[in-house]
Amino acid sequence: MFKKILVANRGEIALRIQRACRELGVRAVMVYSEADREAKYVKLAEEAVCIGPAPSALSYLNMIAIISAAEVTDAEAIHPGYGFLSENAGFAERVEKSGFQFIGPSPESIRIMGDKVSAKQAMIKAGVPCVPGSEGELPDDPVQVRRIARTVGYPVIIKAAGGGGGRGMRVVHTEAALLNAVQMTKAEAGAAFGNPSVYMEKFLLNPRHIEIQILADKFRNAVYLGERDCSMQRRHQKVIEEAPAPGIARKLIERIGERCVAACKKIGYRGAGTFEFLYENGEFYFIEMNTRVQVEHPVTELITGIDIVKTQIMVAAGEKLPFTQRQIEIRGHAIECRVNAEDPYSFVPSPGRITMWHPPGGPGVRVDSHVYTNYFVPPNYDSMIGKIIVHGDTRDQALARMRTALGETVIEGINTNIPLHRELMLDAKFMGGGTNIHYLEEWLGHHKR
Ligand code: MV4
Repeated sequence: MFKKILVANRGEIALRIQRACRELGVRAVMVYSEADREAKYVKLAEEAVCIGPAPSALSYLNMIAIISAAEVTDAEAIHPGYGFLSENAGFAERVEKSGFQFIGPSPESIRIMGDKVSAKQAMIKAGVPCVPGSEGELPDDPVQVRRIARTVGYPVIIKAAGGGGGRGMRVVHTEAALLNAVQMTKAEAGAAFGNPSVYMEKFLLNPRHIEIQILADKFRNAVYLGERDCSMQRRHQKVIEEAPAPGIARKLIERIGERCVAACKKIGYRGAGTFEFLYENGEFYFIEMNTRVQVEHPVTELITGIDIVKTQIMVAAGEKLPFTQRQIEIRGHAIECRVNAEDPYSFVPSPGRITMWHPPGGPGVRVDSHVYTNYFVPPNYDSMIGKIIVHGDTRDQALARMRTALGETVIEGINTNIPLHRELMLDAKFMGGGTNIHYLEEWLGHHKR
C-alpha cells in the first residue's frame, strides 16, 4: 500500500478521500487554493500545500503546481476526485511520467472514453447495447448524412465527440433542419472542444438515466456494484440519485452489468468507472462512460457495503479486488440529496458565511460535507456544499428517513436547496418511483413562485 498520496481536489470529495486514507493508514497530502485555506480537510490534514489563488485555472487545474506539490511532499500517488483534472488524459499521463501513480484508469482508457465516438465503438465491439445511430463519426457528404438520419428515424440527436454531460448536442426533428444542425454542432464543437467531429443517435423522448458502477483491478478482474437512477436532474446537473433503480428487474440489471464487466476486461480498464445508460421501454442504451469516482458514489456504497474510494486506492496500489461478483449483495435502498448553496427555486448561487450548521443524524443517515458553522462558502467553485444520503430496508423507509433528515437539517446564513428537497420527498410521482429525465424540470415549471 502507498505510504502517502496527494488529494488533488477540494470540498466534500477531498474530505471523503482523506477519510479513506485514514482508514487505510495512508498519509493524505491536501492541496488547497487561497480561497480554501479554512476548509475542514485542510485544518484536519497532517500536511497541506497551497497551490495558488482562488480561480480553478490557477490552482485545481494547475497541473504543474499539483505535480510539484506531490514532489515536495514525497507522495507516491495522486487522487484526482471528480471534476477538475479527473478525466484529463494529459494530466494522468504527466502524473505517471513524473513517477507517480494516477488513482484512476490508464491515460489510454481516459482518452478512449473522453472521445464519445471511440467510446461507443469500443462498447459496440464489447457487446454493450448502444443507442442506434451513425456507426462512428458523421461523414461530410450531405447525401450520406440524410441517408443515415432516414435509417435511424426522426427525431435524431447530433452529439459532439468531444462533448459529454449534455455539452455540444442538438436535437433534430425534420430532414429540413438536419444539415444546418449538423453544421452548427460541428462549428460549436470545433470551438468548444477543439474537435469538430460529431455523431448521430436516435433521440429517445422519455428515457431514465440509469448508470452502472464498476470496479476493476490491474489483473483484469472486474465487478459491477449494481445501478443508480440519476433521472432527477436539472440542466444536466443531478439533484437526487438513488439505488437500486425503482421498477427495473434485477435480471435485466444483471445482464447489463455483466456486459459492462466484460467490456472492462476487454479494454483492460482499472479503477472505478461508471457506464451511463438511457433506459426506455425496458431497454438499456449506453451513452457515455465516466472514468472517475462520481458525486453519487455513496448510494452504491450504502446498498453494497463496499467502500468505493478505498477500493480505488487499493487497486491503484496494485492490490487485487478484495471481493468477487458472487460476494456482492444488494441490500435495501439508498437515496442521496445534493445540498447546494443556491436559491431553491431560482437556482442563483448563494455563497457566503454559514452562521449555523446542524447536520442530520440517526439510523441510516450519512452526511458527506466539508462545511461547519462559521465556514465561508467561496463564490469561485461549484455550489454543492455536501450530500445527505440515507439507507433503509425499503425505498419507503429510505424516503421516510430522508424526510426526517431534511427536517432536522439547519443551515443559516446562506440559501440552500433543502426546501426543494423537502417538497420533492413528498411529491406523489417521485414517491411512486421511476420518473424520467424531464420530470424535475416539468415539476419546477408547475411549481413556480
Ligand atoms: C440523449 C438523450 C436522448 N436520446 N441521447 C444528456 C447528457 C448526455 N450524457 C447525454 N444526454 C442525453 N442524450 C439520445 N440518443 C437525452 C439526453 C439527456 C437530456 C437531453 C435533453 C435534455 C435533458 C437531458 C437530460 C439527461 C439526458
